[in-house]
Amino acid sequence: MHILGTAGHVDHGKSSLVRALTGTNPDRWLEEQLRGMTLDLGFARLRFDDGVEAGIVDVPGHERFLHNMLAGAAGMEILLLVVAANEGPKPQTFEHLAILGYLNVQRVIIVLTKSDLVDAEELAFAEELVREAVRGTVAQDAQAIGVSTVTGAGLDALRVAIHDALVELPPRLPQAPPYLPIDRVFALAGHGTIVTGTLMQGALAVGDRLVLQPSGREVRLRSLQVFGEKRERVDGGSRVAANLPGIEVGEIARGEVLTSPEFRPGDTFDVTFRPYGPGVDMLRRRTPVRAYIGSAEIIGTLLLRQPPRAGEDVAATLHLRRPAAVFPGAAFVVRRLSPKDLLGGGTIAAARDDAASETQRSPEERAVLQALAAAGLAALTPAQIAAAANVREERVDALLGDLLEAGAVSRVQKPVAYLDAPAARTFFERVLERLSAAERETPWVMGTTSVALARALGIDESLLVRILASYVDDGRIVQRSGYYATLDFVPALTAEQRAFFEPLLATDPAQRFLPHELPDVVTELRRSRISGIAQAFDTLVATGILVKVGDALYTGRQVAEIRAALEGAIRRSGTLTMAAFRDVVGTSRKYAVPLLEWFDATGVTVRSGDVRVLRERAVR
Ligand SMILES: Nc1nc2c(ncn2[C@@H]2O[C@H](COP(=O)(O)OP(=O)(O)OP(=O)(O)O)[C@@H](O)[C@H]2O)c(=O)[nH]1
Ligand SMILES: [Mg+2]
Repeated sequence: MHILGTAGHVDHGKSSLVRALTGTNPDRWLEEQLRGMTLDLGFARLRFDDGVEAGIVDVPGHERFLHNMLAGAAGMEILLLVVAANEGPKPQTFEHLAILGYLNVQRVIIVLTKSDLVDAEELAFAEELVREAVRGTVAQDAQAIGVSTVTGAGLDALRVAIHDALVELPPRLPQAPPYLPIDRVFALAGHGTIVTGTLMQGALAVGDRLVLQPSGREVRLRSLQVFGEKRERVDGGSRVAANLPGIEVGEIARGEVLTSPEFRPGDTFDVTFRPYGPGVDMLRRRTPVRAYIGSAEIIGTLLLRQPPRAGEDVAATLHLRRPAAVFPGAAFVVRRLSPKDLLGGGTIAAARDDAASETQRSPEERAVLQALAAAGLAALTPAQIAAAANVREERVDALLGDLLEAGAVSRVQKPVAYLDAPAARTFFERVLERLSAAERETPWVMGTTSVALARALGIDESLLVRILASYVDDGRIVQRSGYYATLDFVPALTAEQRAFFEPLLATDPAQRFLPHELPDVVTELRRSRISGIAQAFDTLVATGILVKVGDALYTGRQVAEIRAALEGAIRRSGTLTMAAFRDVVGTSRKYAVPLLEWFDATGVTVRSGDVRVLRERAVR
């Protein structure tokens, strides 16, 4: 059996196409059906009269759910690149195509959907645009077929093309050890835990003794199903549901692998890496990344051995923050931590045996590592390390450089000092847990302060700040307005808090630039019994939704509009007096003076005698 996958921009008709081909709606969740948008992977079975069959994996097009798309993409062998004929290629058309180019796709069929919305000429034009977009990619020579799920046009031709592609594909390494990246875990009443996934290689049979990786838990395969039908044995390329007795749903998650005992998890791999064109400038010698392997997303570091060039292979080391079990030749994709731009992908050549690299370490390196391990979280300067490890200080710098590159030590700044990498890793997990807990408990706050975090974790605050700065530099957490937060966190007010601030955010259309009086607002805040209201106010100010200018409180939009009016007036007449500014914004001296001073302070204007000029002009 083989796996067919969809890819393409949001709303281009991927799920409708799967439904038209198979009769199954791949949007399984009620929320997906209500929103008319795919959020997570969907699955369907495609069968032909002559017995040829395939599993279809349908992916979400929206970029916010790209991590879900990636969890399903590794298993695809035939790609249906879906492009709406009335829209042509869009950002995720390119991004999905690039991602799949790094994975296991053998054949591509370009499907121009919604052909009922365009005439023949427009359809031909859409095909031309797609041809241009796929030049130099895996889809370069792909057949293109126009279809409509509304009229049924083109569906038969598409079925024929899929059938032909399926019969030509070679089987997926039936003799290799089985490797099944898990993409769903659920409990079935009376049966216990079921995991599903695409069997990437090898075969599975009922009764097999298998291992869940990276946990190393041994399991027995009680029963197997392929699209609801019981099987005694399944081959590579199948969509498999496996019943695993004696293990709870909560103990397994997407990203783990069901495999035979041959594979041992590792966290450092020699890889061949090919940068994605638009991502080249974001790559450093050492880049923190999100790595996607099988159905897993794991944070790690990519170390390049040569300067990267778009589309050219380079030897690299991929170091993962938690271990993964992979087979040689397995494909991977990496994205930037934040924002999550695609950086590239490649194949894993070999796991670096940690035990081997331990023994390959020189006595001096081992002494340095021992000194750091003994110090735990207390960062040591190179001088302190030299003394503790009994190594000359000049030598220590070179040793630390190598160890840093290998991911064996972590560095903090001000002053430069080093930490034991395992201790730093464990500590990072604790920081992340604490940040996430605070974000759940008080979602209206911007994050957690270093003082609160130091207290919760029982660590000296000045050391904590230095460690946090290294996490921020690596793009593993963010710092905004004095608060630390996880990468994806967006503060959200409660309904009650929102209702309180609603009148402040509304402006009087007759007096567009009239602010609220800050002291009045503060009095009302004090009087309010709404929980967390003061912090919610701070969040609105920190995110620029509200802006304090002296004793006045503006909305961010008001300030932006005043700024635009101010810049327009100065561009017209070169300079601006206070009186002219008052006329422009139609406000009294009481508000005009602090406003102009605020624009001076924030670098928009500069005072020159009695008038203001724009700073950009002043600098020139
Ligand atoms: N006219 C016309 N509309 C279509 C066709 N195929 C899909 N649509 C409409 O396009 C919209 C999006 O279709 P979906 O199949 O949900 O698109 P999708 O690519 O799965 O979207 P995401 O999964 O969210 O990325 C729906 O309103 C469909 O009814 C078609 O062939 N013709
Ligand atoms: Mg969809």
